[in-house]
Amino acid sequence: MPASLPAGPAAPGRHPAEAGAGGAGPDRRRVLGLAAAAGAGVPLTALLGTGTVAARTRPAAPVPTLPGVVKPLPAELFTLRGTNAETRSEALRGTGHLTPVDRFFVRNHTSTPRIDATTWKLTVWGSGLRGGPVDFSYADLRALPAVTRTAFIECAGNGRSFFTSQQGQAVTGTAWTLGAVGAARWRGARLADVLRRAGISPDAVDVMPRGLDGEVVTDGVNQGRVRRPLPVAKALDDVILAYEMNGLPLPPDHGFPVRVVVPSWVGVASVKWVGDIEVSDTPLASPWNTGLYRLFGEAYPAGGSAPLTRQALKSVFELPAGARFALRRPYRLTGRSWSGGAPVRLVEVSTDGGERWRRARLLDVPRRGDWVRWAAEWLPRTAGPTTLLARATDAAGYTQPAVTVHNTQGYLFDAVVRHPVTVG
Ligand SMILES: Nc1nc2c(c(=O)[nH]1)N[C@H]1C(S)=C(S)[C@@H](COP(=O)(O)O)O[C@H]1N2
Ligand SMILES: [Mo]
Repeated sequence: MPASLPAGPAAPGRHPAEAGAGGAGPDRRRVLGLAAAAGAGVPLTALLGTGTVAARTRPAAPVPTLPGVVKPLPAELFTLRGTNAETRSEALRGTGHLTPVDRFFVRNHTSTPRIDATTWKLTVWGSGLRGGPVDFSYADLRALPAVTRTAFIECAGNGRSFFTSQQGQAVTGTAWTLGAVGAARWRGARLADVLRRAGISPDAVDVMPRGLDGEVVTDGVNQGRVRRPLPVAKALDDVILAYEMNGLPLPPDHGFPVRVVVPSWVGVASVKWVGDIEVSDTPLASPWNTGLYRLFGEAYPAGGSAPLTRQALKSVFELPAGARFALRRPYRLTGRSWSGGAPVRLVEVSTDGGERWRRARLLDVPRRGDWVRWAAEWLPRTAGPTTLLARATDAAGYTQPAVTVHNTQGYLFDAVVRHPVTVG
């Protein structure tokens, strides 16, 4: 599998390890310049043909955020959706393998709590322990053997809006496009180590982490704090209690001081600001594994599918919707593909609405629970509107379909997304 990056001025950055906190390097300025031009309605013709975009200066304006979010959410990097912020796909171009924190999507049911790590503790309790509750301080967790792992976190509803815009189907929930996903390098303690030290019993079946953020009230009903059971087998497998993201302490919006990271699974499993974990010798339930995060609809049983686990196969271009391209100027199309199942094996790109397909070059070695960057050269030869498509195939042989099966809450949209652009 090709793992090296192409040479040339438009090559993506080759610095996964340094992508850390998202510095303002040349790549970032280039992306910001591009996005600013797009936001201002400036045609991208001149910019996109060359692969080099000059930085644009703009008058200083307060950087927007949301009431419940701590980090700035500039319009070049995010689309705001209720209490959430979606990453603009074009903001990923040139950033390297990892999503810098400054552009990592935020999904908050309520708002980001401010927590003091020195007084924070994690309480592990419940019928699935051999003894009583056990507390871990921040220092206790940091003293356990540390593991480091790159994994994406993706909202189960990522891509939901395409059920409506491509398939004409009604769905409920946040109308994400494809930006409710990010990949980061997580460092922390193994949940398995914590559970063993807490005295997990052989009879334990479910483990339920719960966040310290506010209680969630939906339609006047208090659902309690965010929590979702994990089967013991997954909890003991590859789940991390993370205290670092891309080499720095977790930022407040992403779960400081400690969040759960459940690789490959629906984002809601990766509980932020974790305060306690119930370990149970009987199956546990919460709104997030009963009414929510199951598939309902014509194709599913009346009580819904089993609770969702792994994320679906998806692909995205690092381009704004409606981007303009110069006629007969070569452009390197870039994007990313990922899956919570088998690793991505192949990505194909079409620039003519799906008539012809060609292979994209993979720029990363595909790994389970991670995404791969890809690139494909394009020389636009026909002026006018066209549709770009990218479709991935995983190592198990599954290919993203043209149409996917509907579910009422719009989870796990895995069909090929049609990306409209204009040439000339
Ligand atoms: N405590 C808590 N954990 C949470 C959430 C939340 O609102 N509160 N949102 C969940 C959802 S639905 C997703 S998709 C991910 C988003 O993680 P991020 O905001 O770090 O991108 O966090 C999950 N963990
Ligand atoms: Mo989510």
